[in-house]
Amino acid sequence: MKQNLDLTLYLVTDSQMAPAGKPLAQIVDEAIQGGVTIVQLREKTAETGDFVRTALEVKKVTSKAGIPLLINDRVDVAQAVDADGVHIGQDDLPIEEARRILGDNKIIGVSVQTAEEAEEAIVKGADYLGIGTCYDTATKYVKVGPQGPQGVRSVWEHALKTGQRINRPVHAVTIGGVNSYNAVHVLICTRTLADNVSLDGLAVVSAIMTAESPKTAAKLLRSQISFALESSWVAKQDNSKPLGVSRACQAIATVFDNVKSGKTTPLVQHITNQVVINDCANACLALGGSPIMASDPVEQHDLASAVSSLVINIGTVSDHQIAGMHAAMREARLHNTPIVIDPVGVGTTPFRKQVVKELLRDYGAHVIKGNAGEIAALFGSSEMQMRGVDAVGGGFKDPAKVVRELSRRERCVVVMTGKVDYLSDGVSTFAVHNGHSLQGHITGSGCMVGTALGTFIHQVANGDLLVGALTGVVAINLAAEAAALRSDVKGPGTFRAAFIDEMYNLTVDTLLKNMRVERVK
Ligand code: 3NM
Ligand code: MG
Repeated sequence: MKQNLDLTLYLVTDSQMAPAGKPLAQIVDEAIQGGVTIVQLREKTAETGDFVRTALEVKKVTSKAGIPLLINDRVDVAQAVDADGVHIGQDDLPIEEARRILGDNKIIGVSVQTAEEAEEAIVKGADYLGIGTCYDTATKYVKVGPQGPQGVRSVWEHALKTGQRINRPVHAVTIGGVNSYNAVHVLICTRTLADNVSLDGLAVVSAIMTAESPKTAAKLLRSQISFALESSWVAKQDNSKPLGVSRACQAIATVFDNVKSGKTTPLVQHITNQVVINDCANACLALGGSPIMASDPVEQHDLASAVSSLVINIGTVSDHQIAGMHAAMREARLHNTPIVIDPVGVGTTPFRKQVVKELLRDYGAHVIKGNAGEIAALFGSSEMQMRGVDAVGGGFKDPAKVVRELSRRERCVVVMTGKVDYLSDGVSTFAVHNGHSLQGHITGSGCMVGTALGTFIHQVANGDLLVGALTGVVAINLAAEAAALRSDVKGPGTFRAAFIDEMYNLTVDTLLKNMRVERVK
């Protein structure tokens, strides 16, 4: 049991959450049928006798399925029922004591919140770590607030380093507010930056314990976990081969053609700002997509299965819209629908910063697109500032590095627009030299880039997200170039109309001939 410890889907029980009259053992049985790989019995208020009786009932079920049963805190109960091990917290019996009592063959898991606690637990011989608290949870009082997937990642990175130092394998799950909506994001975002090493799995209480069908809930979690572990949606591994320019250009042409020729018509959902909503809907249509502008929280669930990609733009964000964004992104994550975030004016006010921070923490994105000021604000750089929604400053000394680092941190493609546009998935970084200065003289040209990203990333979501993003950026910029050259374009007003026309008129031949895509270090 201890040798091939499978932490993929870790159920922690709480019998107080069980529906009245349904025995805990039955819930555990159904959850195992759905794909739970390890069970921890956590009965904080049970008397010893009851705890032992429940443990024996649950053990029948776990033994039959051949999966480990661990007991929370109570080494005595674990001994009494000959469980497979214990899970202990920072305030429980010391690891060495538990090990001395239980021996080397039992599993000992330890809850950790910090890098120091993780290091200590590994050095003292923990078989796995439960890294918490990932998200807010109503299930347990936690002393340290939720640290989000990026906080969990830094603990995990330190744990792995400790394991390497003392030559011991390290295993871990994260816990706290994890469910089938955020499972993919949590697993992708907690992968280490250096080597792309994933957590072993996820631990949940309420996501299974309160489900109408524990089996269905577990099954869905398992499929989300498998998807995440196999997923190439994110910035690719450090050692994976970067994309070359000629292969990128061919791929861009293919993606563009698929949408433009009508082979596929993506339904691009926008929750966007009042200034640009009409331009974005028209741009989406002109590029070959089908726009839907739906921001009410109430309709997100019903829409989600039809939507190809989701564009979130915070340009005129309000409380009601925030609720819609959360609902839509939650559903998008469940359906593995690609999400574009356009953090308009994010550096302008603490409110906008908080909105974007929470969206990225809770759901992440597949693509983040911003101008230099917005990217600087997200990255935490003072090289650029914002005036209103416009970037001001001399520009980044090393723009490619900024987009690459932000991509690696957020685990998504980052697009930074400007005279030259920079795109990175953390491995490959490209500069796109197309576009026209008139784009800077109309409102919404950046937001339309967001639309173009949404229009072209849907079909490559499971392949190369960067190619989809490049396609959107190239298409928009070539349309701008063509519009600016027209003799009927006299200024911003006529340019705006011509811009949409040229998105509509753009052909794959023009694209192949005129795109200026460069690989940058
Ligand atoms: N340990 P739910 S959070 C048991 O942070 C437990 O160590 C935590 O419950 C930690 O999945 C937690 O319902 C409760 O949010 C998790
Ligand atoms: Mg405890």
